[in-house]
Amino acid sequence: MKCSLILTAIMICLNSISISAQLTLKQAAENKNKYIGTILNINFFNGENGTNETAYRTIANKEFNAFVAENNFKSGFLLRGNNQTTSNDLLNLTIADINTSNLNKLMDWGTANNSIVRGHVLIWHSGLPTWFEAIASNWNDAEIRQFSAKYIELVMSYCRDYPGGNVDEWDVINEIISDNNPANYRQTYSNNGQNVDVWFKNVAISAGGQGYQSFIDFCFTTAKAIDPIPKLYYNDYNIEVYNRNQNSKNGFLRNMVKGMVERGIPIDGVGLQGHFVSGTMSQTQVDKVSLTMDYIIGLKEGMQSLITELDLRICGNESNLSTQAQEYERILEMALSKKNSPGLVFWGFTDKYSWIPQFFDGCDDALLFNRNFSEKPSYAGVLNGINKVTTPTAQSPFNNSPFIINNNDTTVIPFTEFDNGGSGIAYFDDTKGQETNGTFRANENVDIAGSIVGFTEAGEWMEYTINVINAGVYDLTLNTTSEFAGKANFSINGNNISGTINTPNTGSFSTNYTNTTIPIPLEAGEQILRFTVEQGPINLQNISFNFNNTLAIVDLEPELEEQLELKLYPIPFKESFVITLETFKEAKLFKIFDLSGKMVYTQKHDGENIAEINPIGLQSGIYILSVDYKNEETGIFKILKN
Ligand code: 9MR
Repeated sequence: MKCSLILTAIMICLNSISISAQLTLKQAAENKNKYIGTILNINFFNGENGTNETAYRTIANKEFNAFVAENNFKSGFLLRGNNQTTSNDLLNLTIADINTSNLNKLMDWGTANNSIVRGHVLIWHSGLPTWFEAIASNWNDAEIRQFSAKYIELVMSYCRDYPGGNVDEWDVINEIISDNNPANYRQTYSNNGQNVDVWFKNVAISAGGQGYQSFIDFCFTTAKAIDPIPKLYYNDYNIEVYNRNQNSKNGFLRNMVKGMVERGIPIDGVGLQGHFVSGTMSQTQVDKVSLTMDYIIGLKEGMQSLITELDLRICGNESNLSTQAQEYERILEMALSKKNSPGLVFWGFTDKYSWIPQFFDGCDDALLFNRNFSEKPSYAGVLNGINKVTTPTAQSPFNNSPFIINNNDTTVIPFTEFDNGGSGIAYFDDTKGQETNGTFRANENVDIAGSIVGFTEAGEWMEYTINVINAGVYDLTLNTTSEFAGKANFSINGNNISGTINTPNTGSFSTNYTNTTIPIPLEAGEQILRFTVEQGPINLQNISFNFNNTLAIVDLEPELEEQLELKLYPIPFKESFVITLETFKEAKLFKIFDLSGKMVYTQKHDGENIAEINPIGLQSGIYILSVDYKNEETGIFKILKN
């Protein structure tokens, strides 16, 4: 608003300024349907430990609507004081071993303040009771899992059943990726300058070194079984800034979480801690954090990406309070404008109680209030950032209506006509800038050059809303060019429907556009088709669909799957897949047909309700599996070999 010199206008102007200045952080966030959170040091809740920090509690209550215990949910606090001295005690935990008053306090506070409660943390290499490692470092794989499952069960089920409140989000695992290059699962950490083995290190010995990932999967699966309601997070630091290098910590995180999603592990989100150094968070850097969040959000429907521990430390003369305020503003605006980023959590609000000076020599002043609980410029920066938050555009077809696919026309989808919705929602392009974009869709972060999408690289994807009128098998033709052989696939709702498609080296990046055709089955109805590059660079012109009259329309009988409690794993498969049938235990015959109806494989199976099917010699592609599960009945399933 412009302030005129006319007195009434000044009053109106001041009035409107004072009204907006009165918004607290949580009010501003609530206006955007987001929460704004902080750690709480629960010793200050009721003036305990002789410290009656009224100002602390007042600000927490006034400004924030999400809370996490800085330390009191860690095993060092929950298991502390129970005199666990033998392995046996720890492997047979009961609720009496858990100091539940720590849990109660935060949940009560959350309820009293009508706020979100984050549970930090279930499984971590640090934050342990002092006596813990001496015992746990001798555990074998089974013992590590036994302790972890019991600990997760006791803590989570206690919170689930607590009458005075609940936990909305759990950090199931914290910081399990090493800082090494190449990054890997964490095996050691530094404690007072000493390199210490992590207590769960022996999980790596099992399963030929694959034990870490299976342990992570196990912890998430265990947590989901205890309480299906809270969101389950993986949380870490130095993963925030996007890095294409697969060996970087960011690259390792992305691959790890992508693998978990593909295996169906119940992970709901990734926590990006966000312990940043003030002076480094330029717009370019914040854009890279944004890209990581887009990558995560794009992994599956509903996947969340959340900044969980934000602080911006000022070290030496590297930055000042006003630079820091601008950086806060940028980060808040970016993070809260994301789809599936439900809020943002600060690692504290007053410099009086911040971990920074203790952990980083010469660094301080990271938060929003000073030691006397007065607002710093960073407070206004955060508020401005929240006020600038925009709602992400919902995904929609580029031309307002879906591409229609039917059994008598050819449907052509130009690659440039990917859906509206933006990065992480309708596409993901982490190598923007390889093409000189024209004016067409110039605001989209996709390399569009004229009528093509150019230089698409591994991991990049675009989505197209289609409406299939006639279910059946279609010939899908890709029109591409590249100076390299490429690989790509199509998926619908996270299911790979094409297997890997090889695209040719045409000897050119600009001419010689060449067709590659494969049959794919499509079910009827409106759906979102995702195209993902597995190996680039590929330049993309269009996708076309033609109904294939020669291939039979297969009844896929999806409801049978449920009836039989049948599970196929993994699909797509590489060499073999496993089929389990909970209900029927009679002799079964498995037959595999190609899409022309030719039988290409049979395998007989007796007795057990689990079978490994090993169809040697099949090319990659779609096949039909028939299962004779009783003498007279047959189930038909679509399977995919990669
Ligand atoms: O701020 C916490 C500090 O008081 C503790 O001594 C330390 C060890 O438990 O943990 C700090 O919090 C960390 C959090 O749990 C995980 N991410 C990094 C945080 C800062 O070190």
